[in-house]
Amino acid sequence: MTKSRSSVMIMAISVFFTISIAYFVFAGEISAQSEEKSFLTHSGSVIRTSGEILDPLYTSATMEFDPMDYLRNFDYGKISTLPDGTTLREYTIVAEDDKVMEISPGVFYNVWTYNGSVPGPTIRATEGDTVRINFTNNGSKEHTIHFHGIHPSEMDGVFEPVGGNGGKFTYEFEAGPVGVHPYHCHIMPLEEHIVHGLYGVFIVDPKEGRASADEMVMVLNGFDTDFDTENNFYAANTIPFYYQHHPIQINTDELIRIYVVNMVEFDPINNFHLHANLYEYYPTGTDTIPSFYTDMITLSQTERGIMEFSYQYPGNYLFHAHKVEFSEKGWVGIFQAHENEEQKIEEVGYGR
Ligand SMILES: [Cu+2]
Repeated sequence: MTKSRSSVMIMAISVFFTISIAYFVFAGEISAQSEEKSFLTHSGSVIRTSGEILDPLYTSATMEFDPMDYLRNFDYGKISTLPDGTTLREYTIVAEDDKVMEISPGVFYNVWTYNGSVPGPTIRATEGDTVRINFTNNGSKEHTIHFHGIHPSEMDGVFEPVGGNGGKFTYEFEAGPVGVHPYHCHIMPLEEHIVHGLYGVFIVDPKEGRASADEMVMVLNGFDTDFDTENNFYAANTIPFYYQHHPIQINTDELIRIYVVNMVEFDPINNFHLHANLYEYYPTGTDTIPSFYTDMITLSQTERGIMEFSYQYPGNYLFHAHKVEFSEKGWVGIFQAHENEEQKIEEVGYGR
């Protein structure tokens, strides 16, 4: 009797232990998959997330990015003249891969950057100039800079990976052809290096220049913040909805020129619709005669061009992806056109 009691007890204890072990193993698996952590956002609110992110509280390298500053900021490089009379333009680009950006309130994402921003600086030169890029890789992974355009094989940024933690490489080539070109990292897996933000714009101006205009750069980009190879956010210049909340100030009767580059991965196409107006469009910017007069262009990955237009009437005008999903997830902005006082004075002057 005692024997059978004790065996029942032993059985009960082992069942208890088995259940307990199963519970802890199971709970452990669950917690490994969806462990939530609290974070303090830039706007001061506390959020909880299970996303794969760097901890913004303990990462000092937060990416500060001002889309309004980026819009009209061109890096013409340090200019000097080579013995043969050619203009030399030198640029410094540093890659890093440890920064964190709050893409949307409470959504943090590990961005990989050229000169601390996504996109990197807009490099600008004139056709025939010698372009020299002093590249340093301060990231933890290998990175390169692959420029679109014409240059020797060893300057293509594909077969010469630049090691992290201070690796260096100097890219040097003749600027050309005329147009607007992307540059981006070309280390495999390419998708990973591009979607994290290692890209920027390279403008080659024609020697004779272009008509004077209010010039802007718009990089159409997207962010896959939950790593399912689908973008969760879209934007013109990185911050979703930015130019909707901060309209771009322009003047009526003034030529507006936009260098637009599509860097959205995962989605095969993107597009650009302008409201209450049409624009002249120069695909890749390689010609000085526009190919289309339209209010809609469709762009696949790294497809780009130059848009030119002016507004006749003052007011607010939307521009956005006509792929509505993209505009609803951030790729939308507003031009706020003001009466052009200078133009008005001129008109009055002519009238007299
Ligand atoms: Cu890279």
